[in-house]
Amino acid sequence: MATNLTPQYHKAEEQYRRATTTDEELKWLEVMLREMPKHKASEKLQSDLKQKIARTRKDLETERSSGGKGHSVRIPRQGAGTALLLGGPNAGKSQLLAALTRAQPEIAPYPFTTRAPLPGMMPWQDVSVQLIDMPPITADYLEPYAQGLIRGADVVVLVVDLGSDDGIDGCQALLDKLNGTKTRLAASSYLDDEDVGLSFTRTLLAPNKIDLPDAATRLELFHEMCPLDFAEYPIAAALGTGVEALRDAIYGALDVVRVYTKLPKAREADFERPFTVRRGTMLGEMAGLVHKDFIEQLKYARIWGTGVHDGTQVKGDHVLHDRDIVELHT
Ligand SMILES: Nc1nc2c(ncn2[C@@H]2O[C@H](COP(=O)(O)OP(=O)(O)OP(=O)(O)O)[C@@H](O)[C@H]2O)c(=O)[nH]1
Ligand SMILES: [Mg+2]
Repeated sequence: MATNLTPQYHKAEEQYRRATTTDEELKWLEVMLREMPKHKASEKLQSDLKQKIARTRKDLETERSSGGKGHSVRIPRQGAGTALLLGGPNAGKSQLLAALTRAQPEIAPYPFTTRAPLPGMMPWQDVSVQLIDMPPITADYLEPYAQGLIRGADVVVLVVDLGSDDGIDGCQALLDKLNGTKTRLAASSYLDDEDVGLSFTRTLLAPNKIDLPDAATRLELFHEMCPLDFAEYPIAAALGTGVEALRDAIYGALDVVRVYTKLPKAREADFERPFTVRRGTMLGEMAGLVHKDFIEQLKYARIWGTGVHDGTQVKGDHVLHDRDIVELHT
């Protein structure tokens, strides 16, 4: 190892992961290459990255010549984060989307009902999270765009069908299929430092249809056959059982905090539109989200919230907490 990747590199990598267009992907890959320390230990990584850049350039050309559509399905990110609903056929992914959002997907007692990704917004307190219902993944069926969506998602909800004896095999087949790609599921999200493009997306397990008589036995069997270290939230999506705990877990998995902004002259903060930022984000970075010029121009902020006295003046390196109110001064 000892490639000593810099924070700038990791930041670019994170942006790359979250890119929603091929253009953006290319841009961040190029930044990654630029930021990569050039020495013996990183040679392999450099050459992987160069190949990846060449491939992405080709993809971009293909997309452009086919009228800008390309092979990939892009869903613009919205809300505090994105959760992807995955599972075998008939597991209840669409039912879960319907339980957590106002979307009205087609739900039917036969496999392959869902043919294209369908987003919906899941409310959580005063923010919302984007959920995307997906077509099933099986041993022979993995849409090429699915990998991009999995890599870019903040969290995956893996729905397991406890309503049929095929449900466990269906889940195992999905995991095997993804393990054969560079887009895999894990208990937490990370990118492999050694292997460019190998990504793991944090996954919550949602064994579904626990209302059915054989579900408990099947869940035990599932634990034996498919031991996974993912956090587990058993549900009956059709009845709403367990769904609120899962809602909380999905939001929790994003690991974001809410920050409300207040104009210096205003008496109250803008509670309508909280900013959501990754936990651990510093004031300076958050200011850049409010307005890109604020990165340079921010002098200080006054802050009301956790860990400080109300109205305390803080600098750009102050770490934000959930529900902080900040008044930016430039
Ligand atoms: N008993 C019971 N049935 C459920 C539950 N959730 C979903 N179902 C049923 O399971 C069947 C499949 O549900 P869908 O939501 O369409 O499944 P899906 O995973 O989206 O299926 P595909 O789109 O084909 O991959 C439907 O008949 C649902 O009514 C549940 O909690 N309990
Ligand atoms: Mg469906």
